[in-house]
Amino acid sequence: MKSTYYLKDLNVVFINMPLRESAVPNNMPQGPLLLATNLRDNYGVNATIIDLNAYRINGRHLTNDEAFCLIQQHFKVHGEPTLVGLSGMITTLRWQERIARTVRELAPDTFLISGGGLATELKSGLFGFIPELNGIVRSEGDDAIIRVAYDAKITKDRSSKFIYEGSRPKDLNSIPFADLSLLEKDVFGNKLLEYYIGNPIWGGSANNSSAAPFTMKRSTNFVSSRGCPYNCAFCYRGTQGERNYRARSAENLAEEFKLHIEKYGVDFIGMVDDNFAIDHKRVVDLVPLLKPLNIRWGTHARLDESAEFPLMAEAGCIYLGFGAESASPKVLKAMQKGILNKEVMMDGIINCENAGIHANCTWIMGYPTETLDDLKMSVAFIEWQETFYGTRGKSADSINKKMFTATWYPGTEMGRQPKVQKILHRVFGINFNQITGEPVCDENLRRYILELDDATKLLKNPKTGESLNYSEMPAKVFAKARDYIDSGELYKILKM
Ligand code: B12
Repeated sequence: MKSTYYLKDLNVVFINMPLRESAVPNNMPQGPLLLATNLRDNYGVNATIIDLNAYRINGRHLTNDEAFCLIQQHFKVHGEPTLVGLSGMITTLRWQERIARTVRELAPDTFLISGGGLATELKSGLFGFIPELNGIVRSEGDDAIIRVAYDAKITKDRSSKFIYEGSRPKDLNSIPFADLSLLEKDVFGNKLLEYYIGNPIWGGSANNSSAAPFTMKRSTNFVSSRGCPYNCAFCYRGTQGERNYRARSAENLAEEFKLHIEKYGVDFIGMVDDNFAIDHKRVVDLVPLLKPLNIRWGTHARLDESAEFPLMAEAGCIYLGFGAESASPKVLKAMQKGILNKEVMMDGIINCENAGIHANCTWIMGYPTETLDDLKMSVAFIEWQETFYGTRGKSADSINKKMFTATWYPGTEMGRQPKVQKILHRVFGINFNQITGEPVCDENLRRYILELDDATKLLKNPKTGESLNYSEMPAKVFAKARDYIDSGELYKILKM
């Protein structure tokens, strides 16, 4: 590999895709921010970010034309890029297709790649949906982006196609903190960073299945670990290194906390890990480091990790997000959740509350094997939670009563189940390679992925109107239950 100076002044632009139009942007795109900061600080690259998710014009995303003008002006101000990296999860295919065409029009010679959830899940199949791409980067891009930048500089033939396998960064503590000032202002002077910081990361106003009895004025987000050792069948861990769990040190985390407090004046920090509480020693080490900072924070954990909660509270943790998913032992088993039953879950909630941490649960309805009685167990659990929180002076809206609909994401264990494959084939015509079990990247799969949005959405074949129902509930019962959830009448399910 040539010296680091070989990339000096290379012009690289990351473009982050819009997400969840119905909610204001409250999670800064850590992926592109980390890659851009590393390229700039360690390789002297002129790295910039266009964050299309940072705009809500009267509640809507940018239009195609507005996005076109923003990218055009960005290229004018920063110069035509040698490398453009699109970033987005599985729900951003529609935008990535559009933006790839826009970039090709504005910078015909640029080396164009895609990274993040979509690229990681579809691999080379994405070339079929986005022929403008030169490369896709799978999984963690911290090291791969360096190789990509070299190839972008040396590869003259722009018709070539590359697949880069992201690797596990040797030491997460050596990766420079994401420099949020890369989002300070866009080329039209819009203050994107301040907009993000002012939008609470969790709580009712975040509109993201998180409910909380507290508010925050200024919040930021980052992850303290990557991967997750558990194997929940519906969850896609490909972008974070699958089950290969690694965590940043307590010292490294405390440094970034200090930076965000001093530089951005935050009163809350959200560590949006898949699972924060795996490493007991790190929790112990965090207490003396974070306690003096007197900062409130929150993260995600499992309901069977209660032992860590009192120490986390002492370190300033006031919010924990739990993927409870279901209170039915049978459905929890089908999900490979590794949590036995509602008694374990109740203990987790009680221990969390006793530690002074607000516990927020998210749920999935319609998962394979679920009957109406199983769904009633989850709803009854939420009702118990409301009663229990009531005894602690918490109002009803501090409990999340939304439910995701069981959704298949390519690459998850769930999609290997014959029943799930059969239903996806019947409703969306999706075909699966019988040897690899992988979906065939054809127009049917593309149409399915274009339907993906918030996981609360009930997916239907746009032509036939037939819904995707993986549960044991008859279609009418399933649809009625979903209606009750969407209309805020959750407890009516108990009388069905
Ligand atoms: C914060 C978050 C959100 C935020 C927004 C995040 C954002 N990007 O703006 C919000 C709350 C909006 C959100 C929404 C949803 N989310 Co979410 N979210 C996350 C979460 C918890 C953290 C993301 C993060 O900061 N990661 C840390 C950074 C460092 O990782 P990264 O972004 O993946 O970047 C790395 C690589 O992907 C890669 N990379 C990323 N971009 C690029 C670009 C290039 C060019 C290259 C080379 C590499 C590269 O390199 C980076 C560094 O290693 C992840 C779980 C996780 N731990 O990642 C889930 C996750 C991404 N979300 C997920 C899902 C399913 C959703 C929802 C559909 C769920 C829902 N409830 O409705 C919605 C989408 C709604 C919609 N309409 O589109 C899944 C995605 C699954 C998938 N198949 O793609 C994840 C993985 C959780 C899970 N394990 O299931 N989410």
